[in-house]
Amino acid sequence: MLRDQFPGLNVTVHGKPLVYLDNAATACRPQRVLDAVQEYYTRFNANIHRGVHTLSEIATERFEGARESMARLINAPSARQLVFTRGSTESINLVANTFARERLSAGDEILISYMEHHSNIVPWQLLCQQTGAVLKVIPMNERGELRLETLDELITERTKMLAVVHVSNSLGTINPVKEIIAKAHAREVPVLVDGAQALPHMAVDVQDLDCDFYTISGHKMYGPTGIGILYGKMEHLEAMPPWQGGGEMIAKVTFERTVFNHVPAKFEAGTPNIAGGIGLGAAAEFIMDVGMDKIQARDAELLAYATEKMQAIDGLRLIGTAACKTAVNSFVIDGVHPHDLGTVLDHYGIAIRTGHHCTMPALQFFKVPGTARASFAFYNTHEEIDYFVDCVQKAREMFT
Ligand code: C6P
Repeated sequence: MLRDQFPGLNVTVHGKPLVYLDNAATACRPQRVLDAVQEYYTRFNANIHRGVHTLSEIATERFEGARESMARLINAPSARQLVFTRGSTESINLVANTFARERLSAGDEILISYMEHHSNIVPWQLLCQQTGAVLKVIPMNERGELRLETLDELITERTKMLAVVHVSNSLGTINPVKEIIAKAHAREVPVLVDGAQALPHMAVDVQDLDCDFYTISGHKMYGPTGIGILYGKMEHLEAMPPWQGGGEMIAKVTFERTVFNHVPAKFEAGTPNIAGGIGLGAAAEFIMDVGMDKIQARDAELLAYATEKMQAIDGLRLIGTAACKTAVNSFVIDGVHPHDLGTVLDHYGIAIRTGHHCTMPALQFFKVPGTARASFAFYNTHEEIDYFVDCVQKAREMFT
């Protein structure tokens, strides 16, 4: 069974078997990823790209192999178009501070959406403060779907960048990013897609999307924490100035000037998260071996099952009911504070996330300060969902 490959699921919490429904915060890792990380530290522990010794060569080969695996997973034209970062947050900050900064003057506009994670709001806000640019927002409807009919008006002559989330972490909405990108490109506006929540659930083809940038968080796609990817179109990456200075990102340094390294090394200053990169490669191989179609089908099936069961709970309101959704159910229950619910569920061994999920504006739209969020992965079971629903019922009776 696939589930048996995830040792992190096989633990007890408060004496109860863990029911892990916090996959959108971070997923569990298969043994294969854990082994890849362990193998690096125990069998070829060395720095990369700079040693002529055998261990350094093996480590470099594995790290660059991981880049190739990730490139295959997202169908990038070349692995050189993938920059290793700490995750989606760092990837977005990198683009904001290099590509976008160079294009902006006072009065220019950056377009984001109402359902963005703070990672895809705050870097643009900071940039606006520094450049005098203006942040504009694509609105959404009561189901948590973007109102794309507003796009033609929102994109103006001054729009220099559009940044949008592929899959919302708090609402579960899958945005039609291909359509958004086509509309933006028709007006010559480049697009960054925050893909943090997409990769764990669905096939992503960056060439088919034609996105200018795509960001990935390793830990959400069954890989290690502290590692991620920025994919970019080669012409952008080549033209962009470096972000951080240091070792690795240089070809030649004198006190007078520095010649920068080629892409992607230009954006990878310092010793990277080598173990994390190698682990991420193992996660990509794992996903490709299982098959995205299988993961996607299981996801849809779990979402449908959970949604039906949850809607039967008295006083429960789902926040985010888009027609096109991934396996994330945010909800509130009349008379029960989400944090109280989370605490009670924890005592039953159930892990969910409660609060604003780093999407304060999206929750303000629904006029709730926070929600409880159950987020599923393909290894979750119907029995776990049944148990979760029973425990939510018990908690509700406790508080109302
Ligand atoms: N969402 C959640 O519980 P990092 O931390 O850089 O790997 O990813 C940030 C991020 C960016 N975009 C989206 C859509 C996200 O969901 C996240 C992380 C977690 O929903 C932690 S707040």
